[in-house]
Amino acid sequence: MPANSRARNEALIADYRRLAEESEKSPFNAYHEGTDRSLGVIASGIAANYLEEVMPKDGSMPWVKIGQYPLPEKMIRRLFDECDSVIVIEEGQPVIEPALRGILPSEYKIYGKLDSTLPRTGELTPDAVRRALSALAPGRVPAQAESYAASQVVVPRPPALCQGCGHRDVYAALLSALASYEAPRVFGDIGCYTLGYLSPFNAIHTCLDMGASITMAKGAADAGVHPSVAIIGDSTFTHSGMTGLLDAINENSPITVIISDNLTTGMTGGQDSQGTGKIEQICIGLGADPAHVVTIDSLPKNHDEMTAMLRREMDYQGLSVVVARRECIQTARRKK
Ligand SMILES: Cc1ncc(C[n+]2csc(CCOP(=O)(O)OP(=O)(O)O)c2C)c(N)n1
Ligand code: SF4
Repeated sequence: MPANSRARNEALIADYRRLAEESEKSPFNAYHEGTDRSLGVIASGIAANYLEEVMPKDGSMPWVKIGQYPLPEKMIRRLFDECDSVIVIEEGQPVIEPALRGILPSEYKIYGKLDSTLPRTGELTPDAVRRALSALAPGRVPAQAESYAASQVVVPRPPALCQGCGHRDVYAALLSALASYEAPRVFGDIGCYTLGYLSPFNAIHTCLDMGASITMAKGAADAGVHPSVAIIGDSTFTHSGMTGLLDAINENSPITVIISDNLTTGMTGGQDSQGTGKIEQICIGLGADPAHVVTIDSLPKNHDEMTAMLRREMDYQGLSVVVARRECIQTARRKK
């Protein structure tokens, strides 16, 4: 309510001041003294672990560990005052580094991602931290890590769907069904079945975020694409596919939504799925035409039947849902 929010806003601003004070004495923020003040470091999160891995082991490098926000300004000012130069090491996009500009006078030089002392893109690694420290503190940190011979046992290989996974049979049938169309588009989603993007299937064109398969398929159909196919897992469907489906149902959009139902959340380790046993009822409850909510077991022996079913539903100029069902073999094995 506006009258309350005005009063609460005062309290909120006061809280910010209190949180800033708490941050200075937080056990998650720490000023580590060091004897060699030619280079100081500010590091947060996993970057602090990388720093501890590669920094001199004699405790000579002063550094501030950030684990609680807002930034502990007093600690940071002290580090800059005591050291000749300071590097900020943080994972992902620079957040602390630009924030320091609001804390420190402009003449202070800050090394980090913004001046490319650390790579701006890609994953932050201990090696990247090592290289940056060795460039700023030559002789104190070696540029090269100890190297190990490549394993003869574990060899790199691209990720792939498990052999025997039902998603494989869905993609095999989908590719057969799509073969007769000129410019089909398949909108993927997030889960094990995203691997359908890769060889040998190369079956999906997009993968954006949870639930985007259905909304993107609808958008493409609105723009005239046919067939426009969404492929989504049962868990992602109940996470954020249902709202998009309702929209597509309301407009009877000519899209084919394949729900590849493996009765679990395979990609994140086999947790229970919210819609198990009621996927079809959910679709019909949202308003899908029961004549176009069809189910099939995704088994190799059903390849031809599944292909024909998909083609039939793609040719239907309205919304259809194909539920292809087979339990994830990893989950099934664990249950056994
Ligand atoms: C917003 C969001 N929350 C959670 C996740 C983590 N996550 C990755 S895949 C996935 C669900 C996969 O389950 P399903 O759609 O059933 O596909 P499966 O892996 O079982 O084939 C989840 C929750 C995510 N990627 N995004
Ligand atoms: S974990 Fe399950 S769903 Fe994922 S690829 Fe393997 S069999 Fe398929």
